[in-house]
Amino acid sequence: MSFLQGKRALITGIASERSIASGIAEAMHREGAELAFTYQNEKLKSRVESAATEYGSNIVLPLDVSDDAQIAACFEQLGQHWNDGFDILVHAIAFAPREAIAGQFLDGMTRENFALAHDISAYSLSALAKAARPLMQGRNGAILTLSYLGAERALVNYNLMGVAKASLEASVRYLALNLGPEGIRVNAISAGPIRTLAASGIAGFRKILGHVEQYAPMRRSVSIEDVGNVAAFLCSDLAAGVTGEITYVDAGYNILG
Ligand code: 0WD
Repeated sequence: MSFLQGKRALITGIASERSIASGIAEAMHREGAELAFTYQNEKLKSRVESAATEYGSNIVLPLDVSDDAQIAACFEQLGQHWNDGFDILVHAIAFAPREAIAGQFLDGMTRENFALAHDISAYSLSALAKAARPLMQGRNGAILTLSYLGAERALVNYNLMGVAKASLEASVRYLALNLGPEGIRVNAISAGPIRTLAASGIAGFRKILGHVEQYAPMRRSVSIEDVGNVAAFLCSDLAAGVTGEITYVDAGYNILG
C-alpha cells in the first residue's frame, strides 16, 4: 500500500541493526519513504552508511546532539540534498550515565548526571525540531520520538532516565501545540522493552523483559518491527488527526494494574 510514498524522512539513533531506529527505517522504506540518516560518532559511521546503502540512500550526516554546531550543520547539509524540504523527523536518541540507571534513584543523582541525561534525552528533541522547522513547512510534516513507561511510573533501575523521559513526553505536547498551526504533528511511541545497546545499559533489563513476556496481555515482548510499523503509520498522512500523543507499543503491558 506504500502509505509513505513521496515522503522524506530523517532517521537519527541508529547504533546497530537492533536499534529501534533500524526497525523504523525498515518500515518507512517499505512504505515508500526516501530516507536520510545521522550517526553520533565516527565509530558508528560505517554501520549507519551500510544501513543507508541498504535503503538506497546516500545521505548520511554526522550528528551528536550535544553539539549545537553539529545540529546546525546537519540541517544545513540536509537542506542542500533536499532543498525543497522534508517531511518526517525521527528522534531515537537517549543517554544517561550507567550509574544513573541502576540501583537507588538518589545514588546516581548528581547535577552533572541530571543535566546530561536531560540534555541528550529530552532537550535534543526540541533542538532538532527547532532546526528542522524551516525545512518542514507546508508539507504535513511529522516528528516522532521514543519514550518508555518509566516516564510515568516509578520503575526499578530506570531512575534518572524516567525523569528525562517525563520531560521528553511533556516536550512532545508543547511542541505539538507550537507546531500544529504549521501543519507539523509531534508524537511519541512508548515502546515496551527491546534488547538494544541502550537497553543493555539498564540494570536488570533481562528480568524486565521476562516480566513483560509473562504478564503483558499479548504474553510477549515487542520487536523493532512492531515499533517500526506504528512509527510509519504515525508519521504518515493516515495519522493526520493525531498529534501530541504518546502511543503505547508494548503488547498492552501499560494497562496492567
Ligand atoms: O527497551 C528499549 N530498547 C526502549 C528504548 C524502550 C522504550 C524506549 N526506548 C528508546 C530509548 O530510550 C531511545 O530514546 O528508544 C530510543 C532508541 O533506543 P534503542 O534503539 O533502544 O537504543 P540504541 O540502539 O542504543 O540507540 C540509541 C542511540 C545511541 O546508541 P548508544 O547505545 O551508542 O548510546 O542514541 C544515540 C546513539 O547512537 N545517541 C546519540 N545520538 C546523537 N547524539 C547521542 C548523542 N549525543 N547519544 C546517544
